[in-house]
Amino acid sequence: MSYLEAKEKYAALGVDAEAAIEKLKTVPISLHCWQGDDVRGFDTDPDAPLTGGIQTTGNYPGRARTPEELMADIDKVLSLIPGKPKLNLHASYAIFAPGEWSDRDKLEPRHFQPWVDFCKARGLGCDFNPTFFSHPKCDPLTLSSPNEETRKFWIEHGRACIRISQYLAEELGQPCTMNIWTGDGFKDVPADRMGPRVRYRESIDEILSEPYDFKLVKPCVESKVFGIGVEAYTVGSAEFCLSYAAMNRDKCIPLMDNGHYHPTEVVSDKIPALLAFFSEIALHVTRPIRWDSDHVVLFDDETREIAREIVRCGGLEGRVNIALDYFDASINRVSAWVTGYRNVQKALLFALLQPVEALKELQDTDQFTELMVRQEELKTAPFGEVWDEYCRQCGKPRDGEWFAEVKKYEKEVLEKRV
Ligand code: RNT
Ligand code: ZN
Repeated sequence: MSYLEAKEKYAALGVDAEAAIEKLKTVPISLHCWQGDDVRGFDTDPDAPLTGGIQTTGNYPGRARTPEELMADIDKVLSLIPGKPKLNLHASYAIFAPGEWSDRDKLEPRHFQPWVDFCKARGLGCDFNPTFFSHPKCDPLTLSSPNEETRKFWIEHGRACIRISQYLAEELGQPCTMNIWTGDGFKDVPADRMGPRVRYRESIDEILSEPYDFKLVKPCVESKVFGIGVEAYTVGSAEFCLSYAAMNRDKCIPLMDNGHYHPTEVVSDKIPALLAFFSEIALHVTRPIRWDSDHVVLFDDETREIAREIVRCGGLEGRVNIALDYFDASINRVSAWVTGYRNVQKALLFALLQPVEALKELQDTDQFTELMVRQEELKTAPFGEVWDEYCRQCGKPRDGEWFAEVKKYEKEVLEKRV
């Protein structure tokens, strides 16, 4: 079937395929730098284990070890994904001049200037994250620590990151979401669950007292249910983070990571719940298998459902900030990046190819039999042709055309990293 035939089929279903393609071209999606080096960054001992309850598994060859290698890998990814990517950096990816080093409480915008140059040359915006993990000052708590010196150190880190985010937004002319996530928690049953939460709340207050323009810098608070090594108690739980965001709507927004809930909960259902109250929310799209395993995002049911909610709740009109967050070290990392990014785009295109208003009308007029039939039939509409056309119009490879490029890059570049 040709694209033109597919377009006609969609038109018969009440859908404008061309409009869907045009819309998707304008949707920023944030590409996480940390898939390329297993979340290690450049500011601490590269052989030290990750802390904060996150973990990568696998040791596929080719991990990026330097800013140059990471940038080269990101360039390869950018050449293989359609759409409007933004870069997403962690503070631990600061780039220091030879012989120079700054601890996280002393980071400055200039440590990210090479990234600004990188983004400018490619027309990218940039999102940012303070890094409250994998550092000797995690005691193991950070912003919720009872040790005032530790807590102050991490508050200063957060404030430095606000300044860096403001710098990134101003330099690149696009808003910067700045996500606050800590792995603070306990392995076993705590004696005080409230103390750490009160300190965490006060610490975020202090971080957000650093001046910033809320139109340019969008601080987020990300909750989590548990992490490896902190199974019994997480300070930044769902209720904590959501309450914080709700009480501070003039200075931050809630972020949901779909790996951070109990396995039968779905973020797709939480999106409209939050959008009924918040004008903006942020997402980390990942694929949890039994826990927050951060597998590569697939074109699966829940990813499609998340995309449908984003689309039909008006999320593409600047209300939902979409970012990827996963890290698989067991397969080719460039392929992992490209597969997940393309799948989020696919899910959004699939969602844009639904006759949203007609389906809502069936629901509102109690026509649930027809609603089921139409929703099921849409699943086998000729989506692949529209996806191919979208890739073609973006000047990027179609499915079946990009993996050979990754294999070539593996042979010529990644395999030489020993
Ligand atoms: C961890 C959180 C957090 C991190 C990144 C690296 O469980 O999802 O978002 O993955 O900040
Ligand atoms: Zn996340």
